[in-house]
Amino acid sequence: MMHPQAQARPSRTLSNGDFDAVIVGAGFAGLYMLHRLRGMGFRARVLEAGSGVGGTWYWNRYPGARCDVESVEYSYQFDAALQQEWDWSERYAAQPELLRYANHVADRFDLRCDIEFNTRVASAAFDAAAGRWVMEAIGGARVTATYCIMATGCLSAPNLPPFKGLESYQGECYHTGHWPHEEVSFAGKAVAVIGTGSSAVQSIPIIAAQAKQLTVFQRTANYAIPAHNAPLTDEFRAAIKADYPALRARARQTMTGIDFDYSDALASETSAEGRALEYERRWQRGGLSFLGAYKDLMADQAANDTAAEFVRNKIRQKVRSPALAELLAPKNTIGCKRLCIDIGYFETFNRPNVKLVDVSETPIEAITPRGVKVRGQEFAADAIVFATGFDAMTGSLLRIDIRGRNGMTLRERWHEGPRTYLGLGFTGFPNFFTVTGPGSPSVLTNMLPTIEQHVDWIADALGYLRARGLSCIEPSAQAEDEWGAHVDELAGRTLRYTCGSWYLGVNIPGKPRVFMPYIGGFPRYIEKCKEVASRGYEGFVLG
Ligand code: N01
Repeated sequence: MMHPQAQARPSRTLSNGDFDAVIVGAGFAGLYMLHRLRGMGFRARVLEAGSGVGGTWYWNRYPGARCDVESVEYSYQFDAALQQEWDWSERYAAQPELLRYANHVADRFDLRCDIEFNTRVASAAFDAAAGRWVMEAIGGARVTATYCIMATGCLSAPNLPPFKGLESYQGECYHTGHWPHEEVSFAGKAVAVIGTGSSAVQSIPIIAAQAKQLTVFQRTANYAIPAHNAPLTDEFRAAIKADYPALRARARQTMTGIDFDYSDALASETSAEGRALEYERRWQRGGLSFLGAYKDLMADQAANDTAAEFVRNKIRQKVRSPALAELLAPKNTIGCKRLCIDIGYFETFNRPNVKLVDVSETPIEAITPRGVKVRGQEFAADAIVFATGFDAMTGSLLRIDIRGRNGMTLRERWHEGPRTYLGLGFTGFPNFFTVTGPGSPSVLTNMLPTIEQHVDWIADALGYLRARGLSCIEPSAQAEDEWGAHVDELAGRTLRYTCGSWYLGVNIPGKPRVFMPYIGGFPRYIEKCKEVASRGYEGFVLG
């Protein structure tokens, strides 16, 4: 239903057209980008592959999908009335509620009439003679625009590993990142789940409760901190709403853009008893703030080991079989991979209908017509759930044939890893922007404020150009090189290279091993972006 404040506009049908800006993606980034540009009087159009808005929350409909940042913070702040009128029901919102929120925003600001749904962009090429981007979609739609803005998300290109025999499988196949819209029932079925990342950690307890038999194939055990999810009370919501600006301002001051109490204390200088108390306090509170206990956790391996061992001991307490507990207890650096937030994950392995198959030493041999084969043994499954993650950060861009000046492809430009200026633009690709692109804090921060910061920066830049009669902006090669070196340098000082994470692209065979997000923290990054703008878009060539 349309929000009463929304003005009715005629809805448009799939069309070719010429625009000031084309935005790819109608997730949280694309929706806000459209709202900002339209508000500035730009003719903007969103092209969206799905049939609805919501991005991540449109596609990731697997059982148990929910946010790992608390709802009251994982929400827009650009409109005070929106912030006041929306009521979150739980500490961590589940996917259906997040999707309702995205739809509410689309209706409230009357965004749908400028979104072309069911339109997957196949190519985007810069036509230097015309000074315009030409975008073509699968199915033939063709649009041109002065500015091309990729709001394609960081975790939106699902990764389905090329398992031998996959095409021969006779049962039902699902990927967590591309879940059907229809209800999926596992009742009475033997189900296999491949993977033990966040998506698996969230879905496994629910699948286990439904299925006759669940077999989980684990290559790397994962750390998970309890969510302690709970309904939000009216009193809590009222208190948050009474003080929303202060909450947002506090959050902006933290590394992750989340209102956590990050401690400046060092684990290495704290007694074992002191550490145990602090870890327990954070464990009881639940959530991602666990890693904020000490400043050296992501910089000093010995410090990190103290937190890792605390969590391993918790797993040993939760899982009845000591052998199984050891298999489920991760051995790598805690926080090197994205920390998972769980609701009954480890306890699920105490169920008689759940089996864990360790594939850390011997990979999955094949998918057979009947199931999954490991070390010559076939595990029969009526359904396989691939919880195998994403080609993160660059995948959604590189799956589009993007060509900048002189026909240069982004794929060629990035063959040694992504190179960007501020994660916002790339040399050789004029008037081309990425919202939360590689080289920006993106996935290391709360995505909503980080999206808003990028969208506002891009909108302001376009306003700046227009006010000066300019129409071209492109990062200089020097600015891009210097920013890339800075991003690498900061990442190299941490423990982030000690594991095979998607942050590094290690989960995708052949992908260059580069730590992709900017690790310097949200406040430092915001300052840098402000400084660049205040100096007339320093590091960008304007024309
Ligand atoms: O994906 P993942 P995800 N054989 O890449 C395994 C966000 N998210 O969808 O670790 C066997 O983390 C792989 O094994 P390994 C969040 O940022 C957020 O779970 O590579 N196994 C791993 O266990 C998250 O980090 C929420 O050894 C194979 C799993 O598949 C990100 O999305 C919820 C394999 C993939 O885990 C991605 O999470 C969900 C193979 N060939 C997701 N290939 C929230 O809570 C891969 N694996 C908000």
